[in-house]
Amino acid sequence: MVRVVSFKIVLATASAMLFGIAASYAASAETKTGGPWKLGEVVVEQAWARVTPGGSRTGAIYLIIHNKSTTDDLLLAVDSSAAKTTAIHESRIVDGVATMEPLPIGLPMPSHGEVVMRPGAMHIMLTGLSSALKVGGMLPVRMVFQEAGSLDFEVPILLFNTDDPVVKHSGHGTNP
Ligand SMILES: [Cu+2]
Repeated sequence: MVRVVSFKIVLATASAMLFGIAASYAASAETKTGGPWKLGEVVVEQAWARVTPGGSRTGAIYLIIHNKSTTDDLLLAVDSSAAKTTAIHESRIVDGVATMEPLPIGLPMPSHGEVVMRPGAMHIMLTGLSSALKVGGMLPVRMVFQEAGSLDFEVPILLFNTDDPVVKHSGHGTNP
């Protein structure tokens, strides 16, 4: 009996290892971020949406915005037709606990500056997604800048990079 049990454990371990290998192949095949997209002197690049596990309807988008203009700009709005609400959030560590807060509308885009949105930091929060975000899908996004105007693009949905910090959200139970 002992032998049978340990054999089962070996099998389980082997299949877990195989699954891990398969998952890492999938990750390497689906890690290409979207962009760059240009709107005058504004460039958006390295954009991706995080796959939503377990059919969650709350998601997050990460990207980098460059303002190469000689004038300051403001990001007035971010929207996605695939979500009920879209907001810009900032994740922070407060007393050793990771939380996140919505940023006020009108995100400053300083001249010759950049805004980096990545896991564990600033991100675009999506709630009320019309469907769960699956690897290989695309998510439509519109950004409206005070000076540059509006930019429409589609971000690829990618697996979450396990090297990135996982952050708890204060406002809602999931963790983009
Ligand atoms: Cu958030």
